[in-house]
Amino acid sequence: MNIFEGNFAPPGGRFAIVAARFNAMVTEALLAGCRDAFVRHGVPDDQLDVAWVPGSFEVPLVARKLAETGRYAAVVCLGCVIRGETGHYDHVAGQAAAGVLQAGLATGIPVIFGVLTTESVEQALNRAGLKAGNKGAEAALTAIEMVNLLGQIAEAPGPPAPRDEPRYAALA
Ligand code: INI
Repeated sequence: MNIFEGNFAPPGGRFAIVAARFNAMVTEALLAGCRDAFVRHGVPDDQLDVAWVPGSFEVPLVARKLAETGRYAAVVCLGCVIRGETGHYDHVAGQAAAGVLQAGLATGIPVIFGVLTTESVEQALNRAGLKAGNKGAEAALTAIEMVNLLGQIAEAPGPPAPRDEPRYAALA
């Protein structure tokens, strides 16, 4: 039996970070935590590219464009949507999440959801380096874990699936 489980070994390769400027005080702190976590896990700053977008709603398109270039092992998405601040919270937060998921599924590259969705500014600050850790740092670790996991799956020993058998015909 093979067990696939990502680890936090230095993965090699370049990583892209998409950061939303909206609520910049929070997202700059997420970015700082993200970069710091990458560097401390063996991904130096010169292996990181950062793209700034206006708001979280714009994150998925740029994440997908970056993932499609084939230059990156993974793309980390950072943003901050605060319910108290906006009537269209649900649209922005929901579409950001759906779009980030879609970018990963469409490209086969890990696209990590590091967009905070909170009830208040205080909650957001707490998750950007104050009382509740730094979600940007967590997103960097998730990216590394996913890259290592996908690497293990790609390199696993064993014969390819017997696609010529009738029961696999639908996959051919
Ligand atoms: N964008 C955010 O990233 N966070 C928010 O809290 C937010 N609010 O409050 O509206 C927000 N809005 C901007 C949105 O992401 C787009 O930039 C805008 O709608 C233009 O498409």
